[in-house]
This record gives sequence, C-alpha cells and structure tokens, in this order.
Amino acid sequence: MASSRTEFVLVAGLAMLCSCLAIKVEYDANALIIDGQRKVIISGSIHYPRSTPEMWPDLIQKAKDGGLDAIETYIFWNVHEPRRREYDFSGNLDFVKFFKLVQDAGLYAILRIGPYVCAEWNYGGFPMWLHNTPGIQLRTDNDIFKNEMQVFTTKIVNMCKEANLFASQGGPIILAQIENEYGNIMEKYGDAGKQYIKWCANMAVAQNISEPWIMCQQSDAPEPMINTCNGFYCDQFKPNNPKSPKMWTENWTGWFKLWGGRDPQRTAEDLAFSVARFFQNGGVLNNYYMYHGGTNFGRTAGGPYIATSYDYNAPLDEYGNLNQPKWGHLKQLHASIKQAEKFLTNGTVETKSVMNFVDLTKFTLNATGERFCMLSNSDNTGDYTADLGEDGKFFVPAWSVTFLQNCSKEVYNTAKINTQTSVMVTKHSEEDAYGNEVKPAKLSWMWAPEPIQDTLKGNGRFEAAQLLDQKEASGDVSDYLWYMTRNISLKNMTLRVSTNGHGLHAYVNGKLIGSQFSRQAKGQQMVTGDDYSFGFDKAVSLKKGLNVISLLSVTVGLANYGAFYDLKPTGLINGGVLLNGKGNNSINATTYQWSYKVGLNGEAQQFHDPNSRNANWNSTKVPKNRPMTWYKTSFKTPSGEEPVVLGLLGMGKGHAWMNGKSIGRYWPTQIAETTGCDAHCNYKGSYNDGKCRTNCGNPSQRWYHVPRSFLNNNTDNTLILFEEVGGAPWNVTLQVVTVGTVCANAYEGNNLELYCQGDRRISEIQFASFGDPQGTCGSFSLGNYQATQSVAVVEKLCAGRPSCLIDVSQSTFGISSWGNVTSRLAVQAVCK
Ligand SMILES: *[C@@H]1O[C@H](CO)[C@@H](O)[C@H](O)[C@H]1NC(C)=O
Ligand SMILES: *[C@@H]1O[C@H](CO)[C@@H](O)[C@H](O)[C@H]1NC(C)=O
Ligand SMILES: *[C@@H]1O[C@H](CO)[C@@H](O)[C@H](O)[C@H]1NC(C)=O
Ligand SMILES: *[C@@H]1O[C@H](CO)[C@@H](O)[C@H](O)[C@H]1NC(C)=O
Ligand SMILES: *[C@@H]1O[C@H](CO)[C@@H](O)[C@H](O)[C@H]1NC(C)=O
Ligand SMILES: *[C@@H]1O[C@H](CO)[C@@H](O)[C@H](O)[C@H]1NC(C)=O
Ligand SMILES: *[C@@H]1O[C@H](CO)[C@@H](O)[C@H](O)[C@H]1NC(C)=O
Ligand SMILES: *[C@@H]1O[C@H](CO)[C@@H](O)[C@H](O)[C@H]1NC(C)=O
Ligand SMILES: *[C@@H]1O[C@H](CO)[C@@H](O)[C@H](O)[C@H]1NC(C)=O
Ligand SMILES: *[C@@H]1O[C@H](CO)[C@@H](O)[C@H](O)[C@H]1NC(C)=O
Ligand SMILES: *[C@@H]1O[C@H](CO)[C@@H](O)[C@H](O)[C@H]1NC(C)=O
Ligand SMILES: CC(=O)N[C@H]1CO[C@H](CO)[C@@H](O)[C@@H]1O
Repeated sequence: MASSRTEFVLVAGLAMLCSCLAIKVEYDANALIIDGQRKVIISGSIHYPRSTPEMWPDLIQKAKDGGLDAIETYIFWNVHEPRRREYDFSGNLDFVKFFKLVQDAGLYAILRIGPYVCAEWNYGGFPMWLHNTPGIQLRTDNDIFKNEMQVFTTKIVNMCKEANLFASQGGPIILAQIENEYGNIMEKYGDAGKQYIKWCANMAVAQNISEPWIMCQQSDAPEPMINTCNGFYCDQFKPNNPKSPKMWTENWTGWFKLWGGRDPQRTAEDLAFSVARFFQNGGVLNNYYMYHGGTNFGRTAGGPYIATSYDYNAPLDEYGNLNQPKWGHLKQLHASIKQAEKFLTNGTVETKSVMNFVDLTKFTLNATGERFCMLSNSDNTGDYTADLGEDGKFFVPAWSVTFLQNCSKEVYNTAKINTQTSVMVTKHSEEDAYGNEVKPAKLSWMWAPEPIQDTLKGNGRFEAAQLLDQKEASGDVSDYLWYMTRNISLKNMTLRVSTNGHGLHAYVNGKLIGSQFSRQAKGQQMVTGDDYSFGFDKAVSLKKGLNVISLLSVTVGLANYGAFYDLKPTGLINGGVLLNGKGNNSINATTYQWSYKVGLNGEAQQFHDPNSRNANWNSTKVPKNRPMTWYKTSFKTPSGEEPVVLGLLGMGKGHAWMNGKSIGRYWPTQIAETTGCDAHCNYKGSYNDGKCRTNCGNPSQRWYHVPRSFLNNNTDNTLILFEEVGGAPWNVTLQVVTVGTVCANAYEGNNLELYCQGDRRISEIQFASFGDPQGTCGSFSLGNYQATQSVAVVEKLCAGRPSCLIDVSQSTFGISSWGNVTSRLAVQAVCK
C-alpha cells in the first residue's frame, strides 16, 4: 500500500538536500502523474491558523499515519495583511514553516490562495481595509480589487518560490487554487463575473508556477484551470474538460457549529462510503474538508454566529486527538485505495449493475489481466448478497462499498468498522495513587470594571449625523462599536432600535436598560438564512434637560458566504433609532448627531495582557452577573501532555485570554436547540448537516481549547476574561481531554487495536463478547451465541496495558467448531 508513498519520501528527502530536484506534476483524466507515476491522491485540510506551530508536526504526522498523501490549506489574507502593505507571517501565521513541515513528513501540499476563502472565517478572509477602499467592489471585474488581489496572490506565490515550495522546485506543492466556489454565485455578478473569472485564470497562469491550477465549483473554468467539486458527495461530478482529472476539493467530513447550534456528526461509515463511491466512479483526488478543523482563536470566526470550536467532527478532533472510529476506519479505506491505485489510474474500467442498487466496477490491467473490483450498494435500507459467479457471493450491507482484491477477496467494506470507538471525556489532570481524579483548589478571582464612563456620558471620538455601518466605522478592529447621542426631551418614551445585528446593549443616562442578541430576539430560534437583524424595544424614563443614549453594538463574526456577502450591512446602519411617545409624539433620532467610539477602553488599554498595569484589579467583592466586567485568575498548568480545555459554565458571553494569548470568544449561555437530535444515528442514506446531530439542550460550547504552548511550564498562568453580559466565574475549571472509554465491534478476520491515551491504561473490561453481540457502545448485550472465554481472553490480552492487539478469530477465543460463520467481537473497556 505504502510503496508509492515510500518512494516519494525518498524523493522529498533528497529534495531537502538539493532543492534543484524538480518534481513534475502532470495529469490526465484518470490520474495525477507525479514524476511519471500515475497516482490517486488522498488529501486533507488542516488550516495552519486554527492550531499552533507546536501542534503542527503532530497533526501532520497523524495525517500521514492516517494514510494521507497531501495536506491542503487556504491562505488567510485578513490575518496576513491586517493593514494595507503591513504583513504578518509570524507564529501560527507562518505558512511557509507549515508547508516545510508537510514536506519534512514526506507529504504533498495543496495551496489554496483564494484569496476569498469562505471557510467560516471572518469576512471570508478579506481584510476590512479592502472593503473600505474607495471605489472597490470585491470579487468582480473591478480594477482596484483585481489589483489588490494580484498584489497579494503574487506575494504569496513569491514567498513560496523563495522557499522552494513548489514541486517544480523540489517542494511539496503539487496544486494551487485561485478564487473559490465562485461558480455558486457568479450569475449574480452578470457579465462582470464572467470577465472576472477569466481574469483570475490569466492572472494565475501568469504567476509562472509549473503546477496545475484548480478552481472549485467552477463549471466553466477557463483552460488550463481544472474545475473541481465541493460537497458531501461528488461521485456524479464531471469536470468541464474531459481531459481533466476528477477532483473533490472539499469533502465535508462533518459540519461547523454555530452558537446555539447542535453538534453536527457525520458517521465514519457514510464518509467512507462517499469516498469509495467517488473513486469507484473515476475520482482521482479526494480532499477531506476538514481533516483537522481546530479552533477559531481571537476574532477569526466567521459568521455570523460561528462558534469558537471548529472541530468539524473531523478525523482529528479540535485538540488533535484521533477521532475514533473515523480516523482509523478511513486509514483502512486509504490503504485499500492505495492497493487499488494502479488499477484506478491505468486499468480498463467496466461498470455493470448486478442487481437493483448494486453496481460492480471492474478494473483490469491490460498487460497482465490482473483485476480489482468495487461493489457498491447504494440502497438506503436493503442489505444484499451479490452473486459474482466464479468470483463468489458477497454480502453487501445497505449504503456501502466493498473492495475486492482480484475481484474475489473482500479487503474492505465501508460499513464494517473494525476500529475502536474512543469516548472522549474531560477530567481534572491530578490523580491520587489509585488513578482517581482529584479536584484542584478553587481558583481565586480578581475583577475590574470595564471603564465606560466616557461613553455613558456620550463622549466619542468622531461624529456623524447618521447611523454608520459598523464594519466601516470600526474597521473591524473590535467586536464593539458605541453609537451615542444626546438630546433634550421632556417625556418618557419607548426606545426602539432597529439593528442588522448581531447584539445590542442599550444605556440611557448611564444606566443599562436592556441587551439583546439576534437569536434571543427571534425567540431562541436559530437564525435561518442570513438575516440577523432585529428590533429592540424598551420603555425608558427620561429626565428634563439633557438625556444621553449610548448604544453598544456587537458583532459575533462577520458574514463569509454568498453573493455580495461583503456588502451585508452590520450594526445600526439602515436601521433606525426612534423614541415613541404617547399619541403622535415621536422623535426619529436616526439623523441626529451621533458620536462614535470604536472598541472598549479595556481593549485599548490591553487589560487582557497580564503585564499591563492599566486595569485596577480588585479582589474584594468579586461581582456576579455584572455586565462589562473583566475577571482575572491564576493557576498551575495541568500536569501531563493531554490537551487542556477551559470549562466556562457560569460565564455569560465574552472573550478569554491565557497568558495574554486569545483563545477566542466564549458564549456558554447559548443553549443548543432542544429538539432535532438523533440518539440512534443511522449512517444509511444521504447525509446532510441536519442529520445525526447531538448535544440538544446543552450549552453549544462549554469547553474552550487552551493549547499547551500557551501555558507556562514553571510559573503560574494568568487567565483573563472579558465578560460582556454578566456571569459568575466560580465554576470556571481547567481540565484535560482524554479517552474515557474504548469500544469496538470488529469483524472476524481483522486485527483489532485498543488503546488509551497518554499514560492511561485499560483498567476494566466492562463487556466482551465474541459471537453475535448486539447493541452499540454504551449498550452492548449478548447475542444468540458467544465464546464463553470472551471476557477472560480480552482481559488477559488488554487489562492493565496502555494498548493491545487482538486477532479477532475463532482460534483466539478457543473455538474450533463454528466453521465458516462470521462472528464479531464487541468490547467495552475503561481507560484510567
Ligand atoms: C512570467 O513569465 C513571463 C514570461 O517569462 C514574464 O513576462 C512575467 O513577468 C512572469 N511573471 C511573474 C509573476 O513572474
Ligand atoms: C486496454 O484494452 C482495452 C480493450 O481491450 C482498450 O480499449 C484500451 O485502450 C486498452 N488500454 C490501454 C491503456 O492500452
Ligand atoms: C498502463 O497500461 C499500459 C497498457 O496496459 C501499459 O503499457 C503501461 O505500462 C501502464 N502504465 C503504468 C504507469 O503502469
Ligand atoms: C483470482 O480470482 C480467480 C477467479 O475467482 C481465481 O481463480 C484466482 O485463483 C485468483 N487469484 C489469486 C491470486 O487469488
Ligand atoms: C418618567 O417616569 C418616571 C417614573 O416612571 C418619573 O419619575 C419621571 O418624572 C418621568 N419623566 C418625565 C420627564 O416625565
Ligand atoms: C427615520 O429617519 C430615517 C432617516 O431620515 C428614515 O429613513 C426613516 O424612515 C425614519 N423612520 C421613521 C419611522 O419615520
Ligand atoms: C436634538 O433633537 C432635535 C429635534 O428634537 C434635532 O433637531 C437636533 O438636531 C437634535 N440635536 C442633536 C445634537 O442631535
Ligand atoms: C474594590 O471593590 C470594592 C467593592 O466594589 C470597592 O469598595 C473598593 O473600593 C475597590 N477597591 C479598589 C482598590 O478599587
Ligand atoms: C456552580 O456549580 C454548582 C454545582 O453544579 C451549582 O450548584 C452552582 O449553581 C454553580 N454556580 C454558578 C455560579 O454557576
Ligand atoms: C512546556 O513544555 C511542553 C513540553 O512538555 C512544550 O511543548 C511547551 O511548548 C512548553 N511551554 C512553554 C511555554 O515553554
Ligand atoms: C459455509 O460452508 C457451507 C458448506 O461448506 C456452504 O454451503 C456455505 O455457503 C458457507 N457459508 C458461508 C457464509 O460462507
Ligand atoms: C458552498 C459552500 O457552502 N461551501 C462551503 C462548503 O464547505 C465549507 C463549509 O464548512 C466551506 O468552507 C465551503 O467553502
């Protein structure tokens, strides 16, 4: 299986010594041809800014161990060029280092420059200064935009060239992408859109890289661009040029999570089925979107309302742990695909229907007559036995693909999982001598109020006789923009504010009179579509003389998808502020003189920085449920190597920093919808992001990743929270994420590996049965028959060990008389 990859490791190894060793990338309809070798490529997305440089080597190695040939990433313009011509490629923005690590691991890379990225990334990756450039129109035939796009694209390409990252220079990059999913929205841009996409193609080609360029979801991609497919299934996709290879640039391994949304889950069986069908139908390159999703640190989450966790239910979880059984089941799939590689890329293909829903695709090598088959059952419900004559009879469960070596021996079936399921848990890291967790001492807290006196008095930094767009007024340097006005009134009235979202805190004469967010305003329903606007109504008592209205508008990630998404109004623009009195007595304050202030004083004064002396930290009477409050505490780093998470139950909404580094927005009070979860997720049938959801009725995100590299090894750590709506920090807790329980339900004839994480061991076999066990992890039960030695055998092989390997066979369990019946081994064990 690994032979072709091993060769590449050698080539890349030499390339490191001598970057003159060019690797030639060509293609035809059936293969990517890399240095003359016909290949199918299995790739996975890992976005470098969604993890840390310290995590990269491990993530890349796990991707390689999982059978990937390539790593794909976007380039994120807004974080690299936050101000025009001021660039940042430091820390986790060092994409050159990321690609070098990919190369060191012996993997290929796919460079998606975009520069529009979508990706649930703030504003689709466009810097806000771009939007605020006079005369610009984004993603269309506009000279100002095209010039900026070309400058940035050229800069990235040149950085890659200087670092010898292209395959033609001996580097890892075999493909590059320009624009992204423009085909989905192009119609709305009319002729200018068509001109623009032609320009994109020419501009890319003029970059003079030797590798092929691709365009995702672009059915009219101009030559020599290769158009590719994104989606949950791409088996029916055909590139517009028959000579182009069929490539699946985004195969969604799961889905993203929204604040207040349920957890999306895509089963390993269905994901494997979709990939197998893709290769059965002539696929050449499959990229998992995402292979590791990671974390939206800082204010990078797109939106509106994209959560801080970008776990994506990917094969590697947010923290970099193996998401089992998905990772292992796909690893076995990849091994089978590699076994079939020479057949897929150079075989004569023949597909025929064996029976309803069941298709047999036979690949034959002309030279030797060797064969390889894929047998698929695309029925949602029916399991069938396919009679392939001399080659045998094969049981194909519903919604699955079987790989048949020599068309006669089953080597893999997408619905038969022979990998352990890991049930992840959070725990306190400290343990007593018996391995029981020990709760650490309570954290002690200090607090400081957000200084808001200036804004409550209506004092801003600039003025306008209108309500401005929040993006434009703030340049998106903060989630917060104050809109303030002062006027004379004699009457008590109702304040009505119409906003485009995503949140509003209203103060009148220095007093908070109410707060609202888009989702609450819609009765806790998830916002469907992209209308996050709402109206805020509240009776206010005004006094004689001067009254001050201070409105704090809050964004929660800017839109990242759709035609003209960049122009979506944000904040109070196009809304209005009215004061309705009795009778016809109304004041329309929309065109009053408004005073503005961008961001919070605590942000400007770096309260989040533990070394800043600007905040007046106070340890007496630490308040709860006080909006606009900063909290601070310190603690020791949890011992061990396991990923660390911060539990923020009790807090409201805000932003968290560990030792001055942002771990993102938090919002544990956003509760996931209470209905629509699937306790018994059925992998059969087409997946969509509404299927197999979990976590109904719980906080949509309770745990927040704290990368270990953010923590000090020898000194205490400082955690600082900005709490916007009011919360209580007493239950804030730091824990580690680990494998709590391992389960398996493996078929006879396989080697089953069970393992715990870190230095934990398999401590208790809760269930073991070799026979026809029933149920699933957490609810296994005995079937009609089993080997009586089941528990004893598993205990002997596994108990007390960090991992164990079980040859799932009749002989392992002391059976000699069952003949050719196929049995399974179900196991459930605790890690401690
Ligand atoms: C690409 O090559 C052409 C012809 O050699 C040259 O005119 C052009 O400047 C090159 N473009 C870049 C971006 O290097
Ligand atoms: C293999 O044989 C088939 C039919 O005999 C023929 O159509 C095809 O062109 C051959 N393929 C190659 C690569 O020679
Ligand atoms: C592809 O198949 C043809 C005809 O069967 C054979 O001559 C050729 O060597 C094969 N190419 C590779 C790279 O295996
Ligand atoms: C391949 O399959 C054929 C037909 O089922 C069988 O006769 C032959 O022995 C198989 N070859 C190998 C190497 O398994
Ligand atoms: C507004 O109402 C409050 C009590 O609700 C009252 O104290 C106040 O005098 C009223 N103001 C005016 C201007 O009528
Ligand atoms: C308030 O004034 C604005 C700006 O003149 C106008 O667009 C809006 O329609 C007015 N609202 C009402 C309710 O009169
Ligand atoms: C105060 O309100 C009056 C109308 O009631 C308006 O004409 C005036 O412009 C407002 N003043 C300011 C500073 O906005
Ligand atoms: C700390 O907070 C308490 C309670 O709000 C207050 O009385 C005290 O003055 C504050 N101390 C400092 C140093 O700000
Ligand atoms: C903290 O957790 C305890 C135990 O679950 C609970 O009773 C208490 O209400 C929580 N406190 C806060 C401030 O959330
Ligand atoms: C602490 O040690 C771990 C290895 O145990 C290392 O990965 C991490 O980078 C260190 N953190 C700092 C801040 O030095
Ligand atoms: C088991 O063996 C018997 C007799 O050898 C055969 O008739 C039957 O089809 C076999 N069953 C399976 C599932 O292979
Ligand atoms: C069309 C579309 O929504 N594209 C998106 C598909 O997948 C991920 C969503 O997770 C986006 O990043 C794509 O661009």
